Amino acid sequence: MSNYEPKPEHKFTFGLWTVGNVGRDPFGVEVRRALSPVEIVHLLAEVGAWGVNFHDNDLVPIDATSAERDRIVADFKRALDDTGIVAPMATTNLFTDPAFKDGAFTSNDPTVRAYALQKTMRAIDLGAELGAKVYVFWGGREGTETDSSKSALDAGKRFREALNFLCDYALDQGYDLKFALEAKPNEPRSDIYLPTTGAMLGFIATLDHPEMVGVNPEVAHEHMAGLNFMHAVAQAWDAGKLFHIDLNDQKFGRYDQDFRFGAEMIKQAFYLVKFLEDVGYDGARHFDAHAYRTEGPEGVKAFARGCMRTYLILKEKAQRFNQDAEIQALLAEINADDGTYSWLAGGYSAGKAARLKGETFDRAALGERDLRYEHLDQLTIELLLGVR
Ligand code: GLT
Ligand code: MN
Ligand code: MN
Repeated sequence: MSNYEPKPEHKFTFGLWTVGNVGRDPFGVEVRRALSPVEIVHLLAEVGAWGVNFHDNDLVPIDATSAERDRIVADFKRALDDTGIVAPMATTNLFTDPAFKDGAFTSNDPTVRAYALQKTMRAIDLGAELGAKVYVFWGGREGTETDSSKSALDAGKRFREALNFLCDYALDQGYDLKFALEAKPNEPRSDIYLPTTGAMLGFIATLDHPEMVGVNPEVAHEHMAGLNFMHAVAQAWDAGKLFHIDLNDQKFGRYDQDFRFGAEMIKQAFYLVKFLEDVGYDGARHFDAHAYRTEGPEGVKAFARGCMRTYLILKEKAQRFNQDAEIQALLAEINADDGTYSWLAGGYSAGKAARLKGETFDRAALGERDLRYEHLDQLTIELLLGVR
């Protein structure tokens, strides 16, 4: 492979809020013109994306009348038909409106919680109408500044009750929809509940319909917490819960930067792409990121093209890694197994336990082995830097 052109089979998607980001930040106003959803669909078709994702209010303003809603949705559907762009994921905005300033599903106010449920049911209807198969929950406001204000235990129970209600709602409607929970440690709240993908995976097991709920891990969110993103993705994959993925980039420990995929931590991005391709992940590759605030309309396209191109370059690097004779020989050596302990496979038995207790190990010899990971890592770096 030497051309890095995105194709539908790569399943590259962008949210309306990503290429549509106007560059507002806590210290500055917008620097780009707001594009309409229809314009964004055409922009995505131009750069070669496969799909577009949206929050209810990215598409339909929160105060739209039902006639306005119908017109906007009809225009959007026509743009999808005209371009062949699909809408595989939808979600709810439960964070912008002041009503949600202290959370949505976890708010202390039962009326806010009821409104959040109503808003989400309507947004699920909208997503289903447009063909979405994955429904994301990112609880940006589900947290606290002061823990004097809210019981963390109650918050967890409220979040569970809301998800149980919404799972039953989706089932009741006969929607072919899976839910994907997205974790983030902080921002916009000082602390957000269930801050990591691992925490979400533990929480899912407590739901009434765990089979229809998985995760939507985001690179930047695990990086904000200083964690290894690929490890979180591997755990989700192992649990059968990798329903969606948000690709972008971010320096450790910073604010939510949402940079172009691969812009910062190229080595981590490589291991991630290698993981997704090696296991055969076949869901959408969603770029939840936006162009630098320095950019105008052309910069936005450069940003979107860059996300996809870097993914495809890293995919090719992963193939090279898997075909590199020296790297593979080292891996074979590292993973060598002479079968001495194959009798331990297949789980516990009293006989195996007794036999293992009787074994003697040459601890010093085990500790003296030179594992050659320095050499392996240098080969990986050289491959990534293009001299291999
Ligand atoms: C917001 C957030 C993202 C979430 C989006 C879905 S909205 O931009 O920072 O990580 O995925 O609600
Ligand atoms: Mn995200
Ligand atoms: Mn983010």
